[in-house]
Amino acid sequence: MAVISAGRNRSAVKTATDSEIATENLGTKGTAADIPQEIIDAVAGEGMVAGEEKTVEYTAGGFTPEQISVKKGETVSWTNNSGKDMWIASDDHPTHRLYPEFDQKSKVGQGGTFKFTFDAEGVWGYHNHLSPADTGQVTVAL
Ligand SMILES: [Cu+2]
Repeated sequence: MAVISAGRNRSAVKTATDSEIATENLGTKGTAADIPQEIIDAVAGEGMVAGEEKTVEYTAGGFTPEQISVKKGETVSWTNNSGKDMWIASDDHPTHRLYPEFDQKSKVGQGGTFKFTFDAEGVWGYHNHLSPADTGQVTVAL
């Protein structure tokens, strides 16, 4: 997901560099106007995400940290070290309507992980759907 798009962005950057070199080899000087808009967008997108990923550990005692803040476009990775199954989902249990896309929609056991990239600003409460007393919160800002 985020990893795939970051890789594609890097390819786009490399293409731009190759294109500039090719232009110089032809004896003409490339300008900003020569760079395709899609490449400019790809580079801008990479800058916004900056490859950031924050981690939350799920233990027998709950989520640590229980509250985290990320920028829009950042990814949060949960690691299950609880000894029980983990199914991350936005509140409220059991409907998960707060942020329907923010729902693991399956479970992972001990040692498993779940990653989600937050594209919507807000304060998003979540819980382990299989143990709904275990709760956390992700604040997403621009
Ligand atoms: Cu639930």
